[in-house]
Amino acid sequence: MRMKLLGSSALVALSLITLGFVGCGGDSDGAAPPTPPPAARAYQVARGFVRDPEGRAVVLRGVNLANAHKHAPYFGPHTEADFARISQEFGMNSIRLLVEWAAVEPQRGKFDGAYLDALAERVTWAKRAGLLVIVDMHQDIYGEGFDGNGAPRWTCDKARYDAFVPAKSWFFSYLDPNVIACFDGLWTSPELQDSYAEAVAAVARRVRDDEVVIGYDVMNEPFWGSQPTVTFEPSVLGPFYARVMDRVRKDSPSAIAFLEPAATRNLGLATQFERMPVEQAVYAPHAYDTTAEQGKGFSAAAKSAYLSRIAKYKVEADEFGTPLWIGEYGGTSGSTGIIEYLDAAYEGAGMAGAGSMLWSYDFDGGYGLVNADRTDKPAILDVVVRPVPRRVAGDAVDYAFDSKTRVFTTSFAPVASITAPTELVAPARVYPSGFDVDCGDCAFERDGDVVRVTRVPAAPRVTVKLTPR
Ligand code: IDC
Repeated sequence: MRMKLLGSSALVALSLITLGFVGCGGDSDGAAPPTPPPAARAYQVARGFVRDPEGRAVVLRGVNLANAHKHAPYFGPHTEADFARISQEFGMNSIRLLVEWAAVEPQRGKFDGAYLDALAERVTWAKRAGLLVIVDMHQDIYGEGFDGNGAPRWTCDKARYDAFVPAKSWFFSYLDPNVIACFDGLWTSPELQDSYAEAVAAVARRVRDDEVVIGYDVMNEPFWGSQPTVTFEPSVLGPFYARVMDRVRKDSPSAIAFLEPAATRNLGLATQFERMPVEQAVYAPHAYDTTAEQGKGFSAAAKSAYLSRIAKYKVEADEFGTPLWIGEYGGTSGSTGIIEYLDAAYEGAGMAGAGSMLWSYDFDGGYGLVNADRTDKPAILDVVVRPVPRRVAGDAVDYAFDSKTRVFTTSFAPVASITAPTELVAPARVYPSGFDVDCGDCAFERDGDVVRVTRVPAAPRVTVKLTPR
């Protein structure tokens, strides 16, 4: 365990948990509807990327929306205009949309139709904004019984909630034996896991739209409870993921599985998965630098360790034969090292050709992209809003941005059978006076912030370069 490298991270404390406790169970009575026909325009995973219906590699660059979804009424103050801003101003193409099990199924077996309708309305906003949606079944500290979020109270024993003593920092609460007991309850109860699967399927039935909701992040930062960390992923988490996705795909056959490693991955431990437990999966770890995240700086050594970690994620994804998608990274605005760290997060994702999602599109003074009074955080926006190759007619995509010269490059191995154009987004915030495009012997069209490369030379690799005017 890389205790030294992790420094003062409070999450390190979680690695101390190794002992077992007993848990609790539950029942489900959700009914399975008839299976819909396969989608005509499904997104799918192929050759290391999520692919659009035209076969282009999609780099999922976006934001988490939002921390404000964690607690009742389970939505923040976001309006449709806020959704539009993500694509139009931030140049992004996707959101990680937070959904809580407690919101879906507040009482055992009873799904909240009003909540699901409101969720579907947000999906419509995303669709109109041109954003793809990954539904994130979020949890922190198991669920609502522990003043966390995720599981509804009925999923574990009230005595556990009553005995819980909250820690000063939220993540330390994972250490509480009552929290561990409730996780063990989920990991050891097929009935409760079926309930979870039915709840995700209820979401899928309400929001399935193969052009927009491309998949499900089955559980945020799965915590192992008292299960041995070396076997938790292959023996417990993997079968759980398979159970949930098998159920979801009865309602939404083309749903992609965005699968996180166990939360041990955040502690620096390599994943114990040898393969992804379901087909059509994306490997979905998080990439926080816990020191910079907490405002304690981001040294050159920290940067190099951080980039190595993302490179290791890419190796893991390649071993699984899956795309890599960084579902969360971020930190508190105004803190020391935050800009350098967020810059490195983009750099690491670019080297890996990965998508990445900022934590988070909230309106607050902390991790939020926008202040509580709705004024912007210009320095944060400057490092988060970047050009991105959002759809690429090829394989092995990478990209990079030099924050000093504002030169952006992306390269890829063109695939002639993909006839739709490669699309780059170059937000006006990055190039207020415009930009020039250089892609050698290629043809391209410009459409505002968007560059469409319509023809590429017959070369093994093509590079497109944007420079500021
Ligand atoms: C944090 C929020 C914070 C909240 C806490 C507990 O920023 O306001 O009190 O959750 O709900 C994660 C989690 C994500 C965290 C985020 C930042 O997935 O829910 O949000 N983070 O701490 N993992 C690592 C960092």
